[in-house]
Amino acid sequence: MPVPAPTLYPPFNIVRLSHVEYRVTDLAASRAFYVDTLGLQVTTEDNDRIYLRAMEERGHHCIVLVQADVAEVGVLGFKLYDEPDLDRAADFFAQRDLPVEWVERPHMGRTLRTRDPWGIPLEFYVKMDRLEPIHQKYRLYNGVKPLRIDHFNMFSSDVDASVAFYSEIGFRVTEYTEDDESKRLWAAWMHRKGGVHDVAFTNGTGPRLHHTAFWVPTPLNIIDLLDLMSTTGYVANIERGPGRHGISNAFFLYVRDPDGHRIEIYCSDYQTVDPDLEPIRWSLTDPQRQTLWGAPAPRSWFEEGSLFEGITPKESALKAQPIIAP
Ligand code: DHY
Repeated sequence: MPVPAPTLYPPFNIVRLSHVEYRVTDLAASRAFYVDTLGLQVTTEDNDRIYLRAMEERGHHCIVLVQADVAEVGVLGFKLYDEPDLDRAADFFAQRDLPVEWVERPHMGRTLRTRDPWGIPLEFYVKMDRLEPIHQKYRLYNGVKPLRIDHFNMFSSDVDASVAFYSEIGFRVTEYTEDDESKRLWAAWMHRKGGVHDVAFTNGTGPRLHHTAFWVPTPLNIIDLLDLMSTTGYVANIERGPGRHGISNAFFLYVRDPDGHRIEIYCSDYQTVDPDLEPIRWSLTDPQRQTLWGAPAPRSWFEEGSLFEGITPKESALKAQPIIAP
């Protein structure tokens, strides 16, 4: 089997993915997209930064939009269980000669900034400002009614190596796509929080961020978003779907923000908390792995992604091609 056995007692305890910093070139245009169209809630904003949360979230933010000259990704954030986990995380990264820096972040307690072995900027923290619950303030629900951040998907130029590293820090594989010929991983989905994934890796020029996903209440919210986007000037921002994934069984839609950062709208995957859950294998040539109904994804979905700050991505050596829509 190509996927590693799960690390049941990792060196430090990651609760879940938490937040992403998107650098954007026109903050007002991004606000119109994320707030007025998707329906994320503003928690704090000034002239060059907007903090957003989704409806179920008690933490201060799941997205930070930062006005910048270049559209890129500043950081992927993860919440740890308790303060000693932060020190154990710092030791883990220092032992591997990866950068370790304690940084000040508004609305957050002690924050460790580091990078994975390919340069993806990661921040770990335990405490973030807690806000009042708004999940039953129904007058605030807007757009696609985003409930919570669900996962990050990253392009990796060596998915086997990415999976080995993220497995060492406790992420467990739920599903994976294998190239039948080389027996190498083409993609993998890995979780901490008990869904199909907190992080996923897709073969391609990497590292780059493929997308950030938000969980929504029902497929109908996705249909409503399509009606809204297609009549408010966003028809070109609809990239793929709606559909049902084979992998994860979730109902999905991919849209692009005004800078091209990709957002997946995601609904109803399944529970994965059992430590002995058997990962599900898919062949790269199976058209149903991506979309259960058989429709292939467009070329842009396989090729375009967001750069991480300070990192030049590398081409993948694995050239195996999935089915791509004409
Ligand atoms: C797939 C992609 C995702 C996801 C679940 C499954 C499969 C695919 O379309 O390649 O982004 O969240």
